[in-house]
Amino acid sequence: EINNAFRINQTGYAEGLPVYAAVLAKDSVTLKDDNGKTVPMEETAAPKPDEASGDEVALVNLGKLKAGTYTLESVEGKRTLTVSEKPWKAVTNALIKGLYYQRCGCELKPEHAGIYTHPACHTAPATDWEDRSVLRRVTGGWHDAGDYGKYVGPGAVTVGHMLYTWKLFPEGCSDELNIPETGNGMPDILNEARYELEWMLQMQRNDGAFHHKLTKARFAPFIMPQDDKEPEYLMPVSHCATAAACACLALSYRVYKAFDEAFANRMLLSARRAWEWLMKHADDYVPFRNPEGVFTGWYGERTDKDDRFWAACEMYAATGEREFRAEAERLYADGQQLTAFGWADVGGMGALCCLFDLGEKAGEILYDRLKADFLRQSEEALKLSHGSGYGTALAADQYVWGSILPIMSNAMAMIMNALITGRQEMRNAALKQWNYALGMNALDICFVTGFGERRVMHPHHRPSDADGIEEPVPGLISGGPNNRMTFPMTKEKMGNTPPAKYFVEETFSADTNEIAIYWNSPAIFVGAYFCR
Ligand code: 9MR
Ligand code: ZN
Repeated sequence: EINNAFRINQTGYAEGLPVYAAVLAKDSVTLKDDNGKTVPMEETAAPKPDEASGDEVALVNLGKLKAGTYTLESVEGKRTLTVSEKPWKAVTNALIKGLYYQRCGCELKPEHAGIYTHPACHTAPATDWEDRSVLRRVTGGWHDAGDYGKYVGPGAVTVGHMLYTWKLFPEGCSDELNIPETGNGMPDILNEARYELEWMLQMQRNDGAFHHKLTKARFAPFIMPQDDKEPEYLMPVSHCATAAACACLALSYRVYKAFDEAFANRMLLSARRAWEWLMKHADDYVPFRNPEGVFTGWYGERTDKDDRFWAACEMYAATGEREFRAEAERLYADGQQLTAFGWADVGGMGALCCLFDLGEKAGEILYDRLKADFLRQSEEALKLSHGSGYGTALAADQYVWGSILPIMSNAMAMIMNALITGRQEMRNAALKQWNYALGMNALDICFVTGFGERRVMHPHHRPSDADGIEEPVPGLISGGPNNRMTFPMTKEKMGNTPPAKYFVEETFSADTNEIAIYWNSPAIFVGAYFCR
């Protein structure tokens, strides 16, 4: 029963972890078990104003509860929640499989895709934008988001999140996902990431640089991918794409070496060629711009220093060669945001490499100093969570396009902090972000398609709209509220709605309700951590 009194994680809660619920009810609240017996709550609190949502809300810890069904009750309404041993396996697995549904260039067969089957798409050779006489067959990869573009930088960070998830929490992502490679001896999260890597390798130009993206000149209409037949172009190369691919491929080399040495070596070779190009182009940074006449995703960045930093760390971890370490130290001294894990800022990916893979052998600067810096920076995420009525680690003025990304990034940073320091407070604050994604938010919505009693039904996602099936493709996470850069139509509908509620659950709203591969992947990291 939907009501105005409570906001909960709609996919349930775990035994052994605190159960948080957001209480909007002003009257007294009781918690009852499935026999109607009152269960003492660990905390109660009176609602207080929350800036981002304009709600009066209290975030309460119901305590650690035994498996079962419970009801929160007040005169203003009731809400049922469930507690079980492994509540989040299904949603975490679905988030990984969500990437399978984004596969381009192959048929999604009914035995893997169920009703979301479709023939192979985007199989025609691509044209080089800058030299139209060059045609190249570049296939595979994931559709980026609700559109059918494929972009190197966003793909690299997505794979990066998945590989660190597997390195740090292998037990949290060990299930078979029923994808075409299932059962081949490689964990499915790595099978899925490889689909993108095989594509990424084809995006390298002869001189080592990477094309920024493979897209059409304009976004397709809302049709199925196999019906999207306009020519695709290899767009110009960029510094950021080259550095991000270099980092991702060097990391992948280390991960896949144990499973397939030839594949791993191909990736290291490609990463080395990318690095050489980067060294030749150390002083001529220009942000990528869409060529005249191109209107697909931009992904332009102010700087490539964070991408180079991540690349240097990964190249050092892959080879042990001092040159890379020196470059990583130099770029680190330039200042890095170590809690950023998005397509634009990847300093946090370098931190993952230094803190959890290189460890002490990274040396005084890249380990001891970086660790102290990281711990300090991640404290900010905790402060944001404490300052929010819903426990959400985002300031009221930070609800950007894809606000789920900074929220999940802050969760990742707090998880890393908890792994280093063992602080439960950090783990618990990260848990509140996971709860946010799954319904404990001002919108009372579970942002992952296919999950929750109040779920996203109309994501800005072409196949979900065009396939004639009511339920959207499952396991895709919506970008969530955004009042910083919005469509006129969204503005018209939202008026002066507070930031955390600036969300239109309609297909047109790419600015609030699109899905993207690099929004799924940090959620995979967080989900796998809580699934161990
Ligand atoms: O995720 C991107 C977000 O940070 C930007 O503010 C937004 C507008 O430039 O673009 C987002 O990325 C989109 C990309 O450009 C094209 N594919 C869909 C992406 C998700 O909306
Ligand atoms: Zn495609």
